[in-house]
Parts: sequence; C-alpha cells; structure tokens
Amino acid sequence: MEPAIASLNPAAVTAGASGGDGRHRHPRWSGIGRRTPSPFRKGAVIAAESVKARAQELGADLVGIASARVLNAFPPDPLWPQTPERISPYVKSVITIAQHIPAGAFRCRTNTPVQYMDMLVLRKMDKVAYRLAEELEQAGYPSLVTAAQETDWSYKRASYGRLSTRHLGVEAGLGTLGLNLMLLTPEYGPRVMLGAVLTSAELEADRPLAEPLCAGEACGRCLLACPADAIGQWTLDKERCAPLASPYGFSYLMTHVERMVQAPREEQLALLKSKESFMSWQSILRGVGVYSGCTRCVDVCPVGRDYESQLKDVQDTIAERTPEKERRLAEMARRRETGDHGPHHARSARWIGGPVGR
Ligand code: B12
Ligand code: SF4
Ligand code: SF4
Repeated sequence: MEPAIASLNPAAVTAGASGGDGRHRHPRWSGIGRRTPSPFRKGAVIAAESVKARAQELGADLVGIASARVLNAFPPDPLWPQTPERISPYVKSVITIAQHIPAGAFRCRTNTPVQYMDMLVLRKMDKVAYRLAEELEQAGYPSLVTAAQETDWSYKRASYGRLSTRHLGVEAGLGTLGLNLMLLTPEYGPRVMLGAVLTSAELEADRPLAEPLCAGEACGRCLLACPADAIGQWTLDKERCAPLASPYGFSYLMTHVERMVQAPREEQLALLKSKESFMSWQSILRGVGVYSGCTRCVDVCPVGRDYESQLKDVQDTIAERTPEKERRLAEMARRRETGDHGPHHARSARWIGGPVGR
C-alpha cells in the first residue's frame, strides 16, 4: 500500500519554464539556468553524473548525492530523526549542494560583511537547487528543495532543521565533520553553506570520504578562536554559540518585544524607535544577522585549499587564545594520545570519519 501523504507543498516546485496558455510566452523563471536547456529527457533514466554536472553548470560549487535509504537508517540523533522519510516517503535520493562563501568575507575588521555575503550565497544556492528540482520534475521525477536555514519548532524547539545538511554533506561525500561539528570540505574547509534537493529519482549515491579532514585535538584552532568558548571535544554548547552566531535572531527580537510590552507606557515609544527595533527591522528585511553572525571558528580553520592561498596571512594569529583554552586543549590532546576522544565523539563518529567512524 502506498504511504499516506498529508500534504506536499505544491509551491515547492512549479512546473514548466515558460507560461503555458499559448498567449503569454514570457518565461516564468528568470533565474539561474534559463539560457541553457535542461539535459534531462522526460521518462528517461537519469544518471547521477548528469545531475551533478548540471548542478555545477547551474552554479553549485560542490555537489554530491546521498541515498535516502541510508539517511533514513542513520539519523544524526535517533531521538529526533532528521530523515527524508519524515518529509516524504517517496524521496529516493538527496542531492546535496555546497556553495562556498567568498574568502574576502573572512578578511574584514568585523563580521558584518560576512552576514550579507552569507545571505547572497544562500540566495544563489536556493536558485540553483530550485532550478534543478524543476528540471527533474519536468523529466518525470517529483522533487523539492529543503529550507537551508529554517528550523522546525517541533524538533527541540526550533534548534533542528528538518534535515541536518552537515550530515547530508558527509553522506554525499562532500566532507567530514570537524571538532566544532561543522562540515569541512577539502576545497573550502567549513566556508560553505549547504542545501539539498530531495528527489524521487533513484540516483547512484556517492561514497563518504575515506579519511577525516579535521586534525581534531591536535589542531583545535576553532576552539581557541571561539569568543563564546562554546566548542568542546567534538561538541558544541549551542546556548553559548547562538547569541553570537545569530545576533539578531528570534531570541533578540523576542527579548526586545518583551521589554517593550512590559515597559511603563511613557518609555514604550522610545523603545519602539530604538536601535534594537531598527536592527530587527533590518535583519528581517535582509536576513542579515538572523542566521549568521560570528564566524571565528570558520575563519581560522586551516582545512580547505582556500585557507593557505587566501586566508592564512590574516587568520594565522588567533587573538582570542587564552591560557585557560590552551590548557583545556592540551588536556584533550593528551587524552586523545591514549585513544580517548571524550564523551561526545562516539555519537558523531560516523560523520567525523576515520578508523572508528564507520
Ligand atoms: C539550528 C542551527 C544552528 C544553531 C545550532 C547549531 C547545531 N549544531 O545544531 C546555532 C545558532 C548555534 C548555529 C550556529 C552556527 N551555524 Co548553524 N545551523 C543550524 C541549522 C538551521 C540546523 C542545525 C541542526 O539541525 N542541527 C541538529 C543536529 C543534527 O546537530 P547536533 O545537535 O550538533 O547533533 C549532532 C551531535 O551533537 C550528536 N547528538 C546531539 N544530541 C544527541 C543525542 C543523542 C541521543 C545522540 C545519539 C546524538 C546526539 O549527534 C549529531 C550527530 O553529529 C543548520 C541548517 C540545517 N538544516 O542543517 C545550520 C548550519 C548547521 N549552520 C551553519 C553555520 C554556517 C553556522 C554558524 C557558523 C553561524 C554563522 N555565523 O554562519 C554557526 C557555527 C556553529 C558551529 N560550530 O556549528 C551551516 C554550517 C555549514 C557547515 N560548513 O557546516 C548550516 C548547515 C546552515 C547552512 N545552510 O549551510 N546553527
Ligand atoms: S560561530 Fe562563533 S560562537 Fe559559535 S562556535 Fe563558532 S566561534 Fe564559537
Ligand atoms: S580548526 Fe582545526 S580542529 Fe577545528 S575544525 Fe578545523 S581542523 Fe578541526
């Protein structure tokens, strides 16, 4: 029996690249890929290689394919399964896209420029993914794009996406998780944003990388650079990270609104017209500061070919080093010598990779 579907959002993918009433010939899609024809033929079997080549032609920097069967079998946290199955039982393959964040964004005096760059990168990635999903649908394979940043309130009160795209990246062979649990790639280290197309096409999946990319406790530069001291041994203290990583996110907005509501009447107008309201308005307008703020663990990671050529000259020295962080890292490195990776490593081992990984 076919599994029941409550609702698949019909707006997720629209059909047809051009209007279809015979009178209006304007293309409905004005984004990426309009000028180059889709390589997929209706009803024909689609090869994984052609999907990846098309994604790159459309502008994806990196692309890999994960099998929905494997993703369903290995959710990152089994208590809160972030699986394709929970989105749609018809998904067979997850095409995972990584879009690199230009290195110039990590060479600035403050992290404000990277916030805007992140939004541009996300927008571009959405267009690439949307176009790919649309072309797959036209070839007869219903497909949809996952939200790259939104989270689901019902999953740990909005700290979880419907899928964890870092874990998709590992399963699709794009990289491995680092000490700070970000996806590191050989090309750009952690300086990528991730997105995915879920498709009913059965595509040959990529293999995860054979070796871990992160040197872990022997490196620890992300830990030393973190201003919130949120990075531990293969673990992240999200409560410490979030206010810096999302400076104008939901918590900021709610705290401000609460202050306004509770303030004496004569102070309310001033609060309404305050810098806090302005920052919230600006971040809602552009997304800047909502999803991305601090990137110190990203700036200093030596993994990725971009680091040596474009970042090392400005990121080599870590101003946030403290004797306490150095002591803690040295202790982790000493424990690791004895094969002890700390209490958190085991649950992420599959995605960190290496001999104990799989
Ligand atoms: C919510 C969120 C946050 C939250 C929480 C982060 C987190 N680690 O979950 C906060 C606000 C803190 C955050 C911060 C940042 N984020 Co963020 N974030 C997300 C988002 C939207 C969802 C993350 C998610 O679903 N996590 C859930 C789970 C799987 O992760 P986890 O809790 O770490 O669980 C793992 C382990 O901890 C463990 N585990 C945990 N609990 C349990 C319990 C049991 C029983 C078991 C067995 C295992 C287990 O198992 C898991 C396997 O490894 C994703 C987009 C997406 N949909 O994936 C972006 C995303 C992860 N963020 C991203 C970025 C860039 C950032 C920041 C750099 C912010 C910025 N300035 O841009 C920082 C980096 C912080 C860091 N070191 O990771 C990128 C990462 C790109 C990359 N190269 O990896 C993503 C993928 C967004 C994107 N579209 O590209 N983020
Ligand atoms: S994003 Fe900033 S606060 Fe969060 S873990 Fe990385 S360095 Fe720390
Ligand atoms: S900075 Fe070092 S320890 Fe941190 S993720 Fe990158 S390679 Fe791993």
